[in-house]
Amino acid sequence: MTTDSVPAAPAGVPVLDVDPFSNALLADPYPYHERLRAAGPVVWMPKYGIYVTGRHEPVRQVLNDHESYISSAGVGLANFSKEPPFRPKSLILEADPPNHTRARTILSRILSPRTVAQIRESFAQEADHLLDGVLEAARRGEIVDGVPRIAEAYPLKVFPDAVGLGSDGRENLLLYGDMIFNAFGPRNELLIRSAEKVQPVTAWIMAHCQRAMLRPGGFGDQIYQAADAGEISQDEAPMLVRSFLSAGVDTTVNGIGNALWCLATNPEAYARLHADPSLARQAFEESLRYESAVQTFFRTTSREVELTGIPMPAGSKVLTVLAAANRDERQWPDPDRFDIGRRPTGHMAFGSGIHGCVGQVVARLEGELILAGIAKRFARIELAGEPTRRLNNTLRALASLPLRLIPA
Ligand code: OVM
Repeated sequence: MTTDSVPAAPAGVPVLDVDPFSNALLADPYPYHERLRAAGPVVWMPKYGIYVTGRHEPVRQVLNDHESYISSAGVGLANFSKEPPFRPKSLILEADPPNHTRARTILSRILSPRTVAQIRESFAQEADHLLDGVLEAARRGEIVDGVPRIAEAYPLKVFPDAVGLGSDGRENLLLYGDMIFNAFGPRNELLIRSAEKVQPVTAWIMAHCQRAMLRPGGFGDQIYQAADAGEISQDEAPMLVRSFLSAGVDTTVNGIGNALWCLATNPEAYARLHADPSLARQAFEESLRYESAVQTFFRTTSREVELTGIPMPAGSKVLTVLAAANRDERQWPDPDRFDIGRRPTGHMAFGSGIHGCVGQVVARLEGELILAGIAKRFARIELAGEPTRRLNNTLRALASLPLRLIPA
């Protein structure tokens, strides 16, 4: 967004003059989230000319009113009714009903609980195989980097396998994810640097959305079957495969990486999980609340609309800070405590409403299986050095997580 297109500050709305996409706030967002919630239910950020909410209730309201808060103008800072999208729009993420509904129906059928029951056994075997290797390394006394070795390795194996991709070039999925999640933010250094490598990565992604690249019967091929049945056009099929390849890897990689960080920095929680690995699913859920992999999404107002009594004109960009809602003291007792004993129902890490994460059953399966597999093998898990961050305009991401894993 250019400076001259930034709307003037509206009267009566609290102003918070920060850059939520600056390196400093991305590296340490929680003090800013606290200021955001304290400033009011909705605030104005002059730097970008946007409304921002970090409280649980208004975030929930925005995400559950898809008629007032649309997605077809983009779910990043860029307003697609004023500037062209950086890539052809997603048929599901950047769409409103009725178009959204057609795409959503297909993807939610492919990613249904029934599917999860079918893939569970192979996903569990892969988790066991991967973690047996980590156990051997730990027995040799090695420090293990939890990011490449676990958080990246596992989703990069099981999810593209399920989609039906071959094994070559999968690192492109991480580069592509880094790029598109940066692209939901402003055109800052982070976006410019991750977009430098966009050409070959995008070419690889689009080539691998073609039917010939996808194993018959996999998630990708099932989209083409829906096109064969006339539910979508043949041209739309590769675009829906693109949604799998966009949303299915970097999200779970960072969900698992953040969960490992939570457990390595909360020894009492880990001890509890080790004593009862059946808490794995709940522990993963709590880590989603506490360290949400997807921190933010935007909506665009389709009409003048009041949010908590604050009127916003049509065409306004509204930033929902999911990660701040997930630590709202109005919603959660002791929100800054990582507590695997709580059931954080209603957290916003998967969004809410008609755009709520369509792959959440698969994400939860991956998280549960990795955490349960770790809990069974290791008595303790400790930081063996300072973790480093990979800053991203949307994702809460680690670059490295040096771990000392103590075999049980
Ligand atoms: C898509 C897409 C891309 C990124 C994220 C996402 C979290 C969806 O291309 O449909 O959902």
